[in-house]
Amino acid sequence: MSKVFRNHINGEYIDSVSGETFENRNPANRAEVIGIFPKSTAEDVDKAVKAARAAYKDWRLVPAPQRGEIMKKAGDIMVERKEEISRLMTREMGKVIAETRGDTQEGIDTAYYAFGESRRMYGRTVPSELPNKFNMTSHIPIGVAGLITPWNFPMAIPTWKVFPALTCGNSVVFKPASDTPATAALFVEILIDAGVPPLAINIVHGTGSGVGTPIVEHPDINLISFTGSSKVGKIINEKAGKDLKRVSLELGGKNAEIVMDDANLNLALEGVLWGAFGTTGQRCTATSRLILHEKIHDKFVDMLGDSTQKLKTGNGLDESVDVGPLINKEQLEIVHSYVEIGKNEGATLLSGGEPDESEDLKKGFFYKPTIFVGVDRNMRIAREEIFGPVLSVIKVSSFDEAIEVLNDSNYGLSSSIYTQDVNSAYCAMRDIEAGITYINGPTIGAECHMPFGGVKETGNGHREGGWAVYDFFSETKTVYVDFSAKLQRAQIDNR
Ligand code: UN1
Repeated sequence: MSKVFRNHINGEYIDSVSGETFENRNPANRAEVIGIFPKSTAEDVDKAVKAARAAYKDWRLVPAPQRGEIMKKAGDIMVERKEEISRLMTREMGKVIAETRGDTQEGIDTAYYAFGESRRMYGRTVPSELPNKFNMTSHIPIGVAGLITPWNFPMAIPTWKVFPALTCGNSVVFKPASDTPATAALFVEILIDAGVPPLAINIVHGTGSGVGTPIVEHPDINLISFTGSSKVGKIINEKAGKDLKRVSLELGGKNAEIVMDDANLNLALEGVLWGAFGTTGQRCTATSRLILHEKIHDKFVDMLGDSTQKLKTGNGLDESVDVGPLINKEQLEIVHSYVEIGKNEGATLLSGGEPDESEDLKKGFFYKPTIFVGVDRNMRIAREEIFGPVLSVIKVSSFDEAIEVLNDSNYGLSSSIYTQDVNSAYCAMRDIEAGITYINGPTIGAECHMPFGGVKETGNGHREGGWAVYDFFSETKTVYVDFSAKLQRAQIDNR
């Protein structure tokens, strides 16, 4: 019997109003059902928003350090249950167990950061231009937050949104990706066990159109935080913009690693393998373009081809596996269609380029780590986000050309340069158009206490992570206290 999950709405575990359900299966082994989940609609969302609105009344008045202590408790429970969470996550979305342990750890780190931040959330005191008057700002909560999360970081990304949203005093309606509802359900269970008021955390399972759209359009949701594709992000921005909702969008990427002729090539090689094929390339921070200086191009391509052959594809629960499956059939088809596009555009396949259907992998959505060489920057495989294990190698003849090619993209999330020249490194930090730049490190590896986000079509200027996300989840209240006991007119009486 498969485990049956329910929504958590108004402090209760309940079925969807329609009674419909959907099934969630292991992408490494289609025969394994992870669970049955409610397929919810606008009616369920409405109930969740009403509960969250009711909870907000009291939750906003709980002192922030006390809210932070609940987040710490959630982090403690995640420490105790780390292995269980990580194994479930691998079964649910496929990435290898070392990575799901990292994903869980990122959630724990985010909980502890929230605990610390709950005692800061600094406002400012500022001198007044008038005598006997005191000026200050403070952070105040906003209301009900609608949080919509993707499947590639089933624990980390929900924690990036839920912990700061709650710590700032908002209540939450949370819609996890329909490919990873079990990890999300476990997270909500942990939050409730930690002491989050049950009405303040509501989870509504279902599809983007069934649940995501009603969240974005609900008049009583004040802010939306979404991580996903640029295509969906644009639609959300437009819909939410009509009601002037605050919206944070964390969208696509086409991240590049530059390897200069003076780079430590072994280090750069390790970086690109991890950046391109970690999470089977299904990260918005994945390395999907490799820009090689012509002087090391041929040598590096040989090294890359050899090392890629050695990567082991398989079930992520096997500790010796490097690359897990893709998330679902649709994603497998998208990845393969891009491989066909690349071939037709004239790029040369160095490795991979087809589903991995060796005996024990037939049960899942496995795809061989794929590398194209001879890629021109104008090819679609060099410009469009593929979200799979496909790397496009582009040759350049100078540092300036490398930066120009890297910046020639509609996206601007993460970036990386391998060089031992300090001047080039500093120029790259200044000139690369991306929210994140790594020097001598791969494009992946964000830490939870640093701002995370990108430029151009990667987002709308907000940042997750670190202190920056606390600005998104709160309003700035400006307060003037006049203790002069008379009317003092600013700009007039002091002139
Ligand atoms: C994402 O790709 O959607 O830096 C998030 C990283 C991770 C987070 C990635 N810590 O790759």
